[in-house]
Amino acid sequence: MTYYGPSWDQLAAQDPEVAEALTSELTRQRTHLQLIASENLTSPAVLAAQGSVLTNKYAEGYPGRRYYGGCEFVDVTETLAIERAKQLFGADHANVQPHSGASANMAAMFALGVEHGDTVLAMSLPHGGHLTHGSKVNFSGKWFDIAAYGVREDTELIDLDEVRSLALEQRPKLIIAGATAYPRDWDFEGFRAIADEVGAKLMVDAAHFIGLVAGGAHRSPIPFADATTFTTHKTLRGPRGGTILSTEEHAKAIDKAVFPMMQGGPLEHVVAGKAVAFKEAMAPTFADYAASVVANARALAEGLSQQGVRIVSGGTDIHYLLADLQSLDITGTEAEERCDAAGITLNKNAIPYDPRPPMVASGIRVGTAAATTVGMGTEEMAQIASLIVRVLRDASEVDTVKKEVAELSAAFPAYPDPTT
Ligand code: DSN
Repeated sequence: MTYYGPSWDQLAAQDPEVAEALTSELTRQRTHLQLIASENLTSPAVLAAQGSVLTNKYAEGYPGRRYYGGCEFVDVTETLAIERAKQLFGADHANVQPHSGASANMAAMFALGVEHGDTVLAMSLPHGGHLTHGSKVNFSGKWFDIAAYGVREDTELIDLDEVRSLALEQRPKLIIAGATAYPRDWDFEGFRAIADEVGAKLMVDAAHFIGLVAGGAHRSPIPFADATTFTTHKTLRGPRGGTILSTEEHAKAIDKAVFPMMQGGPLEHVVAGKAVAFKEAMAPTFADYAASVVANARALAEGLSQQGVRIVSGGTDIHYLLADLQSLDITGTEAEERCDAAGITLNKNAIPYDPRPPMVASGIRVGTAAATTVGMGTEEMAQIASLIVRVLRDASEVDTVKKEVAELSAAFPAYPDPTT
């Protein structure tokens, strides 16, 4: 087992139970089709930065302004991450310390001046919005007065006229654009115009599509948003964590909201991983990657549609699609479980106006970021569409499909085989 380097051998000798779980997870990532829209497969360089001695270092504060000694080298990596993020996205300011997308959203909301009881206009969770955009069980729903926009029942698309009417009626302090289950493009300019009309700030949660923005396959929210938040581990293919970009006007407030308001010591090993990922995303090959991710999602949607599966909103502009399984007489939960048994990892998802509760759901969300990372193209997407439909239509197909999934995965290995 040389893949992880000498430290791996030490872990295997010292703690075989943990080592075995890690090996099993590596095998799972190598042998299953990874189709979860919010996941990807990082490079060995990102893994190395994350599994490094930077995990030992406390560094409260910011480069050059720390509350601990010995920060000269984490200052180097954090400054690289900040400057690369600014360059990659053309942003005035970057804060690379948020531990997650949720922390980034929380900090950005407070930095943009939203206070307890203020109104926030955001996409509703059942229509694809994120937990932190106002769910009642989340800080956002508990602290803020949430007005929610959704998609139209006939088109399953966001209707900007509805967003504008709601904004005029509710006079929100903040408008959030962005979602976890909305497979279409966003009119950031239109959202900006509405925010300006009602005197609101605009935050874009770009967690899902930010890698496509980096690769030029999706329009950029940066010129329109007061703050753009994102996670670094989805289409951006970096380590698990968050980042906030903002205009110069909000730079100080963003930094103060992340530290000391919301967080203490930053995870500098993760920040180093972000620096590596931002550099990878600047390479010309990343533009090819981003374009392929979208082409693959469209091919997968087309393949499913040709086999009788309805695609929510009729297609996709990004790295995932939402499929409505009601005509196949299978729930989202059953579909997720059956696909899992066949080695296809994806997640159940509510569809707009879903008659079922979210834990059952009538749909699945299927993403192409990881499959594209391992080199799969539109031909493989057609094959994957058939594999998915076969198991969804007939449970007795699981074993046969599992064998075909193993063959396909073996032809596109995520990482080197640890046993050779
Ligand atoms: N939970 C993530 C997703 O799967 O979309 C978003 O945070």
